[in-house]
Amino acid sequence: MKKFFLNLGSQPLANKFLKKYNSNQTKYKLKIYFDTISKMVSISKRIPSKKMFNSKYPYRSSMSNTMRRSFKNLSTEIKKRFNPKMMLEIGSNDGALVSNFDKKKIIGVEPCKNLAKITKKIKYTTYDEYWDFNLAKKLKEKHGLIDLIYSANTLTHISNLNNVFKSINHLLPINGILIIEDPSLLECIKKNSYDQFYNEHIYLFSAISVKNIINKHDLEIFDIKNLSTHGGSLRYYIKKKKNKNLKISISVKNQINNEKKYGIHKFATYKNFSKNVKKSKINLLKILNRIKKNGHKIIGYGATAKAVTIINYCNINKNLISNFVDTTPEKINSFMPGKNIKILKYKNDILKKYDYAFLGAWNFKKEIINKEKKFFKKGLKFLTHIPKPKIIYY
Ligand code: JHZ
Repeated sequence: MKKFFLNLGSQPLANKFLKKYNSNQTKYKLKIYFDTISKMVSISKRIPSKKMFNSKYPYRSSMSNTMRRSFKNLSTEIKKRFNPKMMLEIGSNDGALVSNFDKKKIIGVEPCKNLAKITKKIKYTTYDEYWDFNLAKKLKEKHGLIDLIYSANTLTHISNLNNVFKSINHLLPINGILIIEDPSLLECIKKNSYDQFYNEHIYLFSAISVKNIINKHDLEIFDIKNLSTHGGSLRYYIKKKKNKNLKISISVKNQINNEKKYGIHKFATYKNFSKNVKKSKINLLKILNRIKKNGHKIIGYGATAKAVTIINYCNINKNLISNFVDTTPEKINSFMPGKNIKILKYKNDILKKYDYAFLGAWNFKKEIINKEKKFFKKGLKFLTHIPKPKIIYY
């Protein structure tokens, strides 16, 4: 049974950056539920994929050193540990992962045509289609079975998870490997990072809920890694149950026990989380208003999908955060979805006109602070809402 626990108000599409501000931008209710049987956390309103993931999708995986490094390290691990003859990436984005592999040994699937174009240009086979059973059948006919399927931050964006895993199963041989990684629900609850919820994130996975859903498809997790990326992610290594050659690592039991200790399988945990989210909103607004009252200027650092949830839920307008700054060409000179806050192009000296920078991309805090530390001497302070709204002093 699905039980409601959090209302994040009306939210525009998190990656719909408009070149001209429109106060009537379409918004959708963002309500979050917990399924007491499957233990899955999901949003209620499902927006058709075509509305979100199309030829104008602005998010590029390779815009940060952190993610480029993470994909590079993973590719080294995959080659050493599994040495697949053929690989597939579902949601290959701008090629941050595939570009680490031999062009003949990997296929990308990326429905956002603007992104698929990037990997096609560098001669990686890329299917600009949505992941479903028809595509899986087509790929099997063309390429045969695939030894290793990988997907980061994509499966949680697809509404019909049973179809997702059925399609994966169709392509995996009995000894095939599936690796998926997505933000960790446990980390989200611990860090109170409610901004992990937006219309693209239909689900927020835990080891418990992934175990339950893949069990129906005769798949099982045989290893789990905690990653620091995207504010704390889990990388799940999955195999067919029939494959007895791979041992199940203790990491799986440990993760599930940690989740249980924290109450990830209990509704009461989410009711409590909901209370913390409301407190976080009040405290963030208090800090922003105090800064403004003192006549200081605030810029948002990183025009993230997560920041879109924050500014719309907390009703933050340009009177509080004057601008955002971002390196993504597709976001520059557009407005933050739902609010008339303009996104400026990142330049070396951009922060010198501001007194505070709100970490929209708090998940890259280390990378950003390291890059911008020269501004601390000039008086710049960072501001974050994770795990609690606060000013960061250096
Ligand atoms: P970042 C997106 O979420 C959307 P977002 C998506 N739904 C998802 O699941 C996750 O990614 C994985 C900028 N930046 O990664 C680049 C700088 O400008 O936190 C990006 O626009 N300078 C697919 O949008 C943004 O911040 C910098 O130095 O919440 C980061 O976006 C750095 C490090 C980043 O994902």
